[in-house]
Formats: sequence, structure tokens, C-alpha cells
Amino acid sequence: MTCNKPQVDYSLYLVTERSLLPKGTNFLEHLELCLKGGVTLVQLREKNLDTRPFIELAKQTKAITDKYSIPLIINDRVDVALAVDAAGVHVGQDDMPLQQVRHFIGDNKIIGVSVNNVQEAAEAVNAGADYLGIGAVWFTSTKTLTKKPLGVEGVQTILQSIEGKNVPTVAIGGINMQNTPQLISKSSTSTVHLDGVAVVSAIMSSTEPEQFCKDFANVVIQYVSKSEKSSFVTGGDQKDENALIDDIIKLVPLIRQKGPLVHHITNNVVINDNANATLALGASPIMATHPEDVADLAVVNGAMVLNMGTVDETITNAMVLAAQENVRHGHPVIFDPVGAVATNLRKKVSSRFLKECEFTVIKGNSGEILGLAGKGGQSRGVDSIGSHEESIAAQAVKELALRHKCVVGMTGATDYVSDGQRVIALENGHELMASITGSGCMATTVVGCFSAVEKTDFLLATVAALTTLNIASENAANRPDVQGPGTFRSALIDELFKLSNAPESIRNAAKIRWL
Ligand code: 3NM
Ligand code: MG
Repeated sequence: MTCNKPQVDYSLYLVTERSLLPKGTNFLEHLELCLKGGVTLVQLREKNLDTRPFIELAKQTKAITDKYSIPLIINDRVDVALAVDAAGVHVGQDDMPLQQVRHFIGDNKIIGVSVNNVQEAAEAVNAGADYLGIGAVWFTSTKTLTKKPLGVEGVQTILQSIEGKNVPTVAIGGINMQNTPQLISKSSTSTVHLDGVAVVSAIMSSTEPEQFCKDFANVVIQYVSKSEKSSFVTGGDQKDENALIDDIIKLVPLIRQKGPLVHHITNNVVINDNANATLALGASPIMATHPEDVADLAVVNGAMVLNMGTVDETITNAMVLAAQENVRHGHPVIFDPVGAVATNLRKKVSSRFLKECEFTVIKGNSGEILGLAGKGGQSRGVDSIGSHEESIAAQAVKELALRHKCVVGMTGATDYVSDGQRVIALENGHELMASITGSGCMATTVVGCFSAVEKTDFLLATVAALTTLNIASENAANRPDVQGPGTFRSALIDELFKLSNAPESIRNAAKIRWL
């Protein structure tokens, strides 16, 4: 029997949800812009429509997807799919079993199945699924999840379990442009990789869907086409400290080689020090704060550093815009929630940031990170005070990373870094760091510089950044010409510069523990 299944490009799979459209937006118009932008596959997902209006909407939807030669998949409803001659049906674990769907729709239609574990994946593959939707990767507010999110490692486990079966896969749940590089590159091995991402809210709620989908499709294609096992140790499941240090040493000189622009909107106290630290590492600082600069800079930017230390409404608005513009261009956005829970105003502002922006890395001191994670966290002004157990620190970074789908770094005597799965403790640093202003902000700057050149593995970028700055602080403090905070501050910039030019010395100095 010959099979005429439509050829499908799974890279950017839009799953619809009309309730998420921006206010006043027409669904079909929005869809058309998404298709113009580069969505490669569409699933019409309607949970509350009666059959007749569902068929009517599916017909209208298909008229548009046909215009762009993009296949249309119908969620759940075999009858609706048949009624409009859609390309296929997507079923979940509680929907009609695959064999029955196949019986109704025949061999020339696509059947996609949602799977959440290895067993469901095996069943779907054996029953003849045409593709798998693996999820949920992360928390999502689009659907009530009955099971814990898989995380990137959970996705990888499922991909490995169906290795060699030749069934395309997409991941779903909490996916946006910012976390797509990590998702695709870190779920891949040398033999398995995702074929694309399925996205609901990020695309449905976009106010500029054409441009957004264009940017998003570029990010996906870039990472799907180069997906092979991440070359870094943080991309696998070993916990090898020496291999991690090798990766750090490889990363440091890339900043000087590539010289990325690192745009900062930071607080008044640290502008100069942050710019000098950026230069010391070989990157280019730009400290522009005007909202009209933000979009232009996002085009050429390497990474965006946002530091909420100076709370001011105009600057906050510029920062939110900067976060959104940089995400749109696929650049990492690093957030320093200075004094995040210290005052009521700061609580309001930090929660606005966390609601309206998709951060790549959140880097704060223990008061800020424990506070945001809801695990206490004390501060005096914007400085962190008080102590905490390692287990609490590790839990805080991990939970916050999972909640915000990013990497979280918490600085203190020991620094803790997590991507939501793994936690790494960093023991380097010197107490003189606490005697100068803005050393925490400088750490965030350095994370920005590293993230600008390592755009798939932000756990590595953050660990590398903090370790490099910490070792520079030890080297500075140990210099005979350093008498105290004033000389330490200049020596720190010098030592950062020296380390950047001779990173090999990191090998013997680095003190890193996987937890
Ligand atoms: N299915 P968003 S998660 C429709 O886990 C759907 O199978 C999921 O929405 C699964 O991109 C999900 O807005 C919603 O997070 C994904
Ligand atoms: Mg379903």
C-alpha cells in the first residue's frame, strides 16, 4: 500500500489557544501572521467548542494553513479532522487510543501522541504514532498538569528510549524562545534529538506574531540543525569537576575572541565598575538606559544585563522592554534582583520583572535569592545578612530555576548555581569582595559576558563567570600592593584582565563541587 502522508516540518509547531490572544486580536489574522513568520505546523486545540462551531472554525483555520501549505492537525477530535480533511489528529493519554484513531482516519493521516514517560513513548511508537509530543518540559499555565514537569533531562531520557525508531519528536510545555536553545541542545545526544518545539502561550500571546515567529523559527532551526551532544560536561549526566574546569578554561578566551556587546541597564552606583569589568574580560560594554535605544541595541547585542538596583519607573519600563526585545532576538537576559524583597516597592518591582520577562539567568545574593524562593532571606538595605544551610541554598536555587525556567546563581561565601536539575557549589572568592560596593553586581556583569559567548549552556556560563571573578578576587586580595578596599577594587579589575588573558591558572585555583 502506498502512503501519502503529508511531509511535515516539526520545527516550530503552533498549538492554538484563542483565550491567550492579545486583547482585541482576531484569531485568524493572528494565525496568518504566525504562518507568515514561519510556523511550520499548526494544531487547532479547542477544549470547549461544540461540534458544529468546531468544524466551522477548523474550516476557516484550514483555509489559512492551506494558503501557506502548512499542515493542520486537530486536537482530540477525529470527527472534526475528517470533516475538514485535516492532515491529522493529536491525541493525549486520555483520548481515543491510537489504534482506533488509525482505524477511523486511515494510513494517510498523521497521528501525534502526547507522552510523559518512557512507557507511554514505547506504547505510542509501537502503535504507529507519526510523532510524539513530549511534555510537559516545564511548568505551564496553559494546561493543568497532572504530572511533574520532565525538565530537559526527562526529555532526553524519553528521546533515548526511542532511539533508532525514527519517530519525530517535539517537546511541549513552558517553551519560549529563550529556553529553546538549552532545551534542544541539552536534550540531544550524539544519536537523538528533538525535531522541534510545540508552543502555545509564547506565540498565541505575542503582540507581534510575525516577527516573533520569524525570530523563534530561526532560533529553533539554528539549534535543531546543530543538535548533537553538548560538548560541555554540564550537558551530560556525569558530575566531573575536572571536566567542568576544562570547559571553563575553554570559555574564558572566547569572550576576548568574539568581543560581544553586553548591554547593561544597571544601577547608578556600579555603572563604571560594571563597564570596566566587561572590558577587562574582552567584551564591549554599553550602558544605555533610554527605551528608544533598547530595540536598536537588541539587534546587535550579545547579552542583556538588567540590574534593578536603582528603582525608577522610567528605567524599570526600559528594562522590561529590553528584556522582551532581547528575548525576541534570542539573546540571553541576565537579571540581578537587587534588594528584591527588602522593601515593599522592590517586592512589587521584582515581581513585575519576573512576571513580564523571560530571564536566562537570575543572579542575586543569598538575601535576594532565598527571599524570591520564599525561604526567608534577610537583608539590610540591599545587602544580604544572615546565614543559611547548604541544603536550603541548594533547594532555593533549584526551585527558583525550575519556577522561572532559567539558571539561578546565588552568591555568598559559597555560591550556588542551578538549572533546575543540577546544583553546583563554588567555593572560591575572598571576603574583601564584601567590603566594596557592587561586587555582586559585578558578578552579574561577568555572567552577562560569559552568557554572550555560550548561548546554549547557561549553567556552564554562570559557573564559569562566578568562578573566574572569585579567583580574580583571591588573586587581587593576595597581592602585596593591596592594602584594603580601595586598592582591592582596582586590583580586582586588573586580575580579571590577567585571568582573561591567562585562563590556564584557573585549573589549580578552582574549587567546585557538584551537589
Ligand atoms: N500539552 P505553553 S503542556 C497543550 O504536557 C499542552 O502534553 C502539554 O503550553 C503536555 O506553550 C501543554 O503555553 C501546554 O506552556 C503548553
Ligand atoms: Mg487531548
